[in-house]
Amino acid sequence: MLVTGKEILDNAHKGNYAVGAFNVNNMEILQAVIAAAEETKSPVIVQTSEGAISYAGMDYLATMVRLAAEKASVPVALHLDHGTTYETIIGCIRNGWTSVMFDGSHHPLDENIAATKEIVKIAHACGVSVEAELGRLGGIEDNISVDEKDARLTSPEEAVKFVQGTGVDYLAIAIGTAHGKYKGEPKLDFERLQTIKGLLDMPIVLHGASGVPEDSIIKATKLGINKINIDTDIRVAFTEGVKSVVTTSDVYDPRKICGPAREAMKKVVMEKMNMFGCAGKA
Ligand code: PGH
Ligand code: ZN
Ligand code: CA
Repeated sequence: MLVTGKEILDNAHKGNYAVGAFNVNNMEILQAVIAAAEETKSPVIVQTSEGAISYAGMDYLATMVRLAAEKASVPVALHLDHGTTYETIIGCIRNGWTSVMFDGSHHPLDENIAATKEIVKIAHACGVSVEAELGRLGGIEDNISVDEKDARLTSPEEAVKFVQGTGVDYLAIAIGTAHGKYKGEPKLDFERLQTIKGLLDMPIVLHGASGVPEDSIIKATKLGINKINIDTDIRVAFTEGVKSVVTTSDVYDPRKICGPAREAMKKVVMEKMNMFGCAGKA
């Protein structure tokens, strides 16, 4: 069934576990994510970036995910990942997304608060949940690219001011992860996470979680992370699935190429669901 992001994440916050938010761009990724959620009995957040929307079309994604959610035996939320424009955010609200992220993290604090507050007012009037980001992650997520030198960890004081000033339902914080693949091993600032969670009694979001070692993910979940965004690890699984079968020019049936890729993605998503603690929580 299709539910709001807030419903899924308030339960995760109360139950002290994290729910995976997986980026989808096409039917095979969506089916892999839903099949993994059903097999592990996990609530799940299906998320689309602005890049996914320009690739597949807002109407296609809305229709596919609505169908998938209606048929699913687990709660499914449809979330906009890193929304940057009114056009996308309002479009998603009108097309049935049940959660939107407004990413104003590139603005100065007061401007970010003012813009986010406006989005919250509109979204809440429509029964849609809102995520925002404070601090800045380095790396590349679709059409958003942030230089390492511009990355900035979240200030706990600013986080309190931001949440009070905007009324967001969940907050994404920067504690050392980055979008995309890591060169070395990411070092997470757990103390910062603990301080922020102590100040804010609400669900907290971790972006850039592909490539973060399992022990760090488990620790972050124990300390209060409730939504974990995964994109790159699914892309890698897809590509490896394709490569495993496209070894000769005799393979040219899309179903024989995308089928194994879908299986490979499902396996990775199931591993994440077990790691995040959401397996069995649906
Ligand atoms: C993410 C995903 N999406 O918003 O934060 O990051 O690609 O590093 O998993 P990764
Ligand atoms: Zn992100
Ligand atoms: Ca990453």
